[in-house]
Amino acid sequence: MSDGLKELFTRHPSNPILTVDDWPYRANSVFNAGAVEIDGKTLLLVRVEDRRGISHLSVARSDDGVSNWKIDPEETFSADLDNHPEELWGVEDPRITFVPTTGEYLIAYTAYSETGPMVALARTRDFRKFERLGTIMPPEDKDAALFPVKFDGRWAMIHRPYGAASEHIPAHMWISFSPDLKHWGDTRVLMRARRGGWWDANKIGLSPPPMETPSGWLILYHGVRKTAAGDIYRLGAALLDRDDPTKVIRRSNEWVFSPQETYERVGDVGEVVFSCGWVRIDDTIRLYYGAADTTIAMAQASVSELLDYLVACPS
Ligand code: M1P
Repeated sequence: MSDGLKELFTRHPSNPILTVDDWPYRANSVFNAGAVEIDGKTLLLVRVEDRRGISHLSVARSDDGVSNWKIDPEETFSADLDNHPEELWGVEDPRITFVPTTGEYLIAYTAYSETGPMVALARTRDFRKFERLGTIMPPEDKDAALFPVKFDGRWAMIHRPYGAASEHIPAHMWISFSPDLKHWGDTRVLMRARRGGWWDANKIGLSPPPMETPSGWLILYHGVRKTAAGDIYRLGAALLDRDDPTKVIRRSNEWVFSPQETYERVGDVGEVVFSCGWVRIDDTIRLYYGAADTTIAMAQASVSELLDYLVACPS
C-alpha cells in the first residue's frame, strides 16, 4: 500500500480486546465504552447489555490499555428506577469528559426512557461514587458529550436530537450551552448529515468527546449509511474552531474508519464501529470502539497525521 493510501487508524492485533467472556458475571455483550487515562492507566466505563436487553455501565481498568483488565465484580452504574424513572430501559453509551479546573469527570450518557432516549449527566471523582445531575435533554436526544472547558463562562455540549432520521427529517449534530450544567439553550445545528448516497447521509452523531489540539477541537463522528442489506456505521473526522466550537472549520469527505474485520461485521448489530471514548498519549490516540454492538476493540492513530489529513480537507 502506498503512503497515500495508508489508513489513519491501525487496529490492535489483540482485537477484540474485551468480550463478554472476560466479564465476571453473566451478560450478553460489552461495547461502546467511555475512556479516560488516570495516572498512566486506562479506565473504560463499559456499556454492558444484560440478557434481558437492558444496559448498565461497568468499570474495567488496565495498566497498558490493552490487556489484564480488572473488571468491577458487579454492575458499577445501573439504572436507578426509584429516583430516575427515565432510566427504565437502561443506561447506555457513556462519554467521559475530565474537567481540569475541578478534577471531576462529567459523564454524558443515554437514559433510555419509555418515550425514547434522553441525555443525562453524572459526575464522579473516582468511578466508585457517582452523583447524578439528571436528564438535561428531552426525548429523543443522545450521542452527547461535554467540552472540558467553558466558552465565555458557559458549558458547551454536542448532542443529537434524534428525529425520525429519514431522507425527509435528517438527524444532525447540534450544540447547546449552559451556565450551570442544568439549564441548556442557545441550541443550534453544528454539523448536518449529508444527503443522497453519502456514507454519512441522513443520520450522524458525535463519537468520543471533543479533543483539544492546537489546530482546534478534533472530533470523530459516526455516519449511518442505509443499504438494502442494513445500516453501515462508519467514522468521519472534523475540526471545530478552538474559541468558537459552533464553527466547523474542516470536515472529512471520506470516512476515516469503517467495519472491515469479521468482529466488526458480524455480531448483534453487524457492520458497526461505534466509539464513545479515546485517550491521548503524546501523539498517539487510542480509540476504543464497540464492534458490531458485541465486543470492544481498539485502534491507534497519530494526532499529527489526523490533523494533517483534516487540514487538507475542505473547509
Ligand atoms: O447499533 C448501532 C448503534 O445504534 C445507536 O446509535 P445511533 O442512535 O447514533 O444510531 C445506539 O443504540 C448505539 O448504542 C449503537 O451502537
